[in-house]
Amino acid sequence: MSTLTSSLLDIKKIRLQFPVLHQQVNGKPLIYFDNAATNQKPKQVIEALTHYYQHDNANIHRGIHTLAERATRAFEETRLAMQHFINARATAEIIFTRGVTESINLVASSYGRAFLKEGDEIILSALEHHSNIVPWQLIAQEKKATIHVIPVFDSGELDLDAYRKLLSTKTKIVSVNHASNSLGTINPVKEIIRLAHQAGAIVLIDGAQAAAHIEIDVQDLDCDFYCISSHKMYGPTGAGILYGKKEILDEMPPYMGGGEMISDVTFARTTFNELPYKFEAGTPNIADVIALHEAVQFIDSLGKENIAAHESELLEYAAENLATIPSVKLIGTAKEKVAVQSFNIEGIHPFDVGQLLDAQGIAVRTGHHCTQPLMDRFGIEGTVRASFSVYNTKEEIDNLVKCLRKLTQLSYGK
Ligand code: 7TS
Repeated sequence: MSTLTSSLLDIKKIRLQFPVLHQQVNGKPLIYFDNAATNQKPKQVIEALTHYYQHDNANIHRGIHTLAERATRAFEETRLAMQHFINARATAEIIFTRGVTESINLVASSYGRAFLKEGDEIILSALEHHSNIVPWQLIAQEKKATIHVIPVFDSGELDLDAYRKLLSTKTKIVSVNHASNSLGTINPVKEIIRLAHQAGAIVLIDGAQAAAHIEIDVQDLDCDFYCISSHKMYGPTGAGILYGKKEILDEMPPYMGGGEMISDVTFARTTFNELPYKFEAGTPNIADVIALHEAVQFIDSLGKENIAAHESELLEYAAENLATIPSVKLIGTAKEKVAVQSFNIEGIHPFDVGQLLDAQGIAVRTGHHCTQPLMDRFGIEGTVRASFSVYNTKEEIDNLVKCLRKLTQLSYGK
């Protein structure tokens, strides 16, 4: 039986596009299962970076020479590609940032500082990454606002009844992820947004774990903000976007001051540039943004639904096979999931499991995955997390399961 999945994609051919996969680690062929942290980059993305620096390097939006024009055009083409990628209404709604962390900080800082007041409430979920917790804590402290948390069931699914009860006229902001990085849960964000809007609150969706796996339509979702990191969707690190509804972004004060975000400056008074430039102070990450366009084209060329189908098959296969190992406990068993499987092995620290797997060339993430409150909720210090991408195979999962089985047999003699 073939160890590839039954998906429409030619996984062998796809793997050839990823140079990093073809290496030995500790004497074994690399098996890369840390895709939720960052996924690998296809050749086209890597080549776009080199091409930019070899042919087009110039600062953007300010020069009239040919290189500056080329660089500006390529940079703005990525904005257009990202607009289409999430079905935003206009490029003015796409702000380039360094990634999700900066996008959330921008909103918490700018929107929060302008519109939050004492007694207001912010709702987060128990599934959030620290980058969707700490920025809100900082602004809540400053504004004397209160944070409430949607609880999570043992399966990793959010308790929507509890959410309904938390909502009130005091709720000003709801900020949750589209998919959880630790448990893989895909949250019912459309319903979460609808309920928040009924209560008069605005909603930010952290799409870090969704961008490469779930179709995103910000108009259909009707979210007010949506955040994406390029490096989790086959693009370079150091780039990402904040989507915001134009009418809300227009009302928000700038986040950082500097070049590019201004219209006119005197020592007496400064007026600000139009959207999206109002929020893009300074020289941006030009090369990485330009290469992100290639990542979008890579995803589009395969079809996100095909990527998701392949990854779902891998996830199901991994969960089934991991569960056959005595002493393995799966954590995160929601019905709707992206391809992330957390687990623990009784009596062996996740860190030790990670090290032993690395010795076999298998890269997994171990620890709290920047979701300490979630780990506390489950009464654990951390997990071992295997997360799958389009280039992974069932054969690689067989290897993982074989290594873990050996490990538990050595530890328990069973
Ligand atoms: N939100 C979620 C849901 C994430 O998974 C991450 C990164 C972030 C926000 C922050 O994104 P950044 O690009 O700004 O760093 N998650 C992980 C992870 O699971 N392992 O390493 C990084």
